[in-house]
Amino acid sequence: MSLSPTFDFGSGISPEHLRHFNEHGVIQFRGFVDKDTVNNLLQEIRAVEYYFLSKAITKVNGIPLKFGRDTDGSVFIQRIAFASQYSAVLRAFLRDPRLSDLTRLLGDFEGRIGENEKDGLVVNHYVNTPSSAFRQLGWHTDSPRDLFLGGRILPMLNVGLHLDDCSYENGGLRVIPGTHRQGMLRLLFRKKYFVDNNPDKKEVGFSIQAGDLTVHDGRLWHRVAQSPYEGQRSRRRVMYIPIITGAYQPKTVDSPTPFYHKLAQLRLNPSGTRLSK
Ligand SMILES: O=C(O)CCC(=O)C(=O)O
Ligand SMILES: [Fe+2]
Repeated sequence: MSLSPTFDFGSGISPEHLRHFNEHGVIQFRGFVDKDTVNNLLQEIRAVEYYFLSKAITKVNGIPLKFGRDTDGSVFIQRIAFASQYSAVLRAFLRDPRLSDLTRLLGDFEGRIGENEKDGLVVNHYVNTPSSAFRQLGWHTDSPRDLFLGGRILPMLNVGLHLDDCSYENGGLRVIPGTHRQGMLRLLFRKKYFVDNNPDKKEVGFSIQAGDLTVHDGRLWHRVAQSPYEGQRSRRRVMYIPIITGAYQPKTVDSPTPFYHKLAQLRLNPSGTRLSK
């Protein structure tokens, strides 16, 4: 088992943070927000989820919501896109100047918080139940989505705010450090995208406490390992904020569903959990 070291964000991105990030393509900040903030954010996410369920909304700006059944059998949403467009509290969180400071991890590139681009603020909710649609996520990088969308691969960061404790043993994020510096062939073909869930000799995991923040380079190979536990102990909620570069490409209600989401839906949710009436 190999654990990623943790850092204090302190007064912002330091030369030490930059050195670590440039070498490994990932960095973990301990206690980026406090427990009260975590609870506020969770409450707000529940309100957004309730809104989507009560209005029978299944897509946001072309991005499908992912439905499953929770430990009590109720339908819940396991992946929400553009969450901040439905919550003033989540929107305000994205305005935290410390998040803007993270753009310095991009070096010479000018980055911005992609609130209305890509999938916006994403909320992932993993849990092991018999009819959960989301227990793990196979190996991938976040970059080829740009290719699918007809563009070039541009530098980007994925910023994860972790809302549940998750020890290494409980699964969660695994990365292969340094793979953000690989060539295009390795980026595309190192592993089978989303299909391969096998541990890698070089993978590194995290000891996560709710309120921790991780940042990874979009080109870094990573996966989410399934929790060995069932039910409540396996619950893992994390918000992802994209920091992106290049031309501004906002999505709207008229945006089409990207091809890779159609594929992902077929594969991840073959039984097609639907809103029950
Ligand atoms: O849930 C996580 O920590 C990672 C999710 C992820 O890699 C993704 O949505 O692309
Ligand atoms: Fe990812």
